[in-house]
Order: sequence, then structure tokens, then C-alpha cells
Amino acid sequence: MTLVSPFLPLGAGDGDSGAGDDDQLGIATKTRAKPKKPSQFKVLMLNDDYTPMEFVVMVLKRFFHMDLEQATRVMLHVHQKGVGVCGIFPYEIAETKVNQVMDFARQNQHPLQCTLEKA
Ligand code: TYC
Repeated sequence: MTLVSPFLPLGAGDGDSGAGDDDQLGIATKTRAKPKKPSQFKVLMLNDDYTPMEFVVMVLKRFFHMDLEQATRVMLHVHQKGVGVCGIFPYEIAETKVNQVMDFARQNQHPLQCTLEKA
């Protein structure tokens, strides 16, 4: 963890002058030394007793860009184990995928459930 002093320019004390290319010492123009990479989220598909297998395969092809073989493999995994990973994405994309799947399932009156989990 990096502590940021309220009294020093950003970057002071971490090996960088914090002054950028100009000579205006004391003006805080530097961005964080260690930008955090966005955390990743798994999109999970859940099994149920009613959604047709063909519909799940269609969802995996349409929203996760799987080919027929991949989609069938993931669908059968979910069918047998109860849950499976459709893909891993940054939060906003994962959230969008979940909403797309849930909307599409609802429109077609299937109880298919899809959710997020931090990777
Ligand atoms: N269990 C369903 C059936 O037998 C198929 C199914 C697979 C449903 C995967 C949901 O996420 C799922 N028709």
C-alpha cells in the first residue's frame, strides 16, 4: 500500500521528483505511480430444470461468441455440475453480459439465471 502525504507532491518519496518536465517544484502534476488494473469478474451460468439445452447453447453463442462445440461443452458442464464460467471480463462488461442474458431469458420465458463473481 502506498501512503499519499497531503504535504508533498504526488510521487515525492517514491523515487520520482513529481515535478514532471518543468522546474516548478511543489506543483502536483504526477498521476499515481501504480495505477490499479481493473479487477476481473467471472460471468457464471446456473443450471435449472426447465431451460432447454438448445436455448443455453444459443445464449453462449450469441453473447459470449462461442462456436457450437464450445457452447455445447459449457452448457453440458453447467447441466452436470450446476454452474459454469461463460467468460471473465472487467466489471462493467460482465454486468452488461449478465443483464443481456437475463433479459433474453425473460423475453423467452425461461428461468435461466446468470450472475457475477469476482475472479
Ligand atoms: N438442465 C437443463 C435441461 O435439462 C439444461 C440447462 C443447461 C439449463 C444449462 C440451464 O445453464 C443451464 N433442460
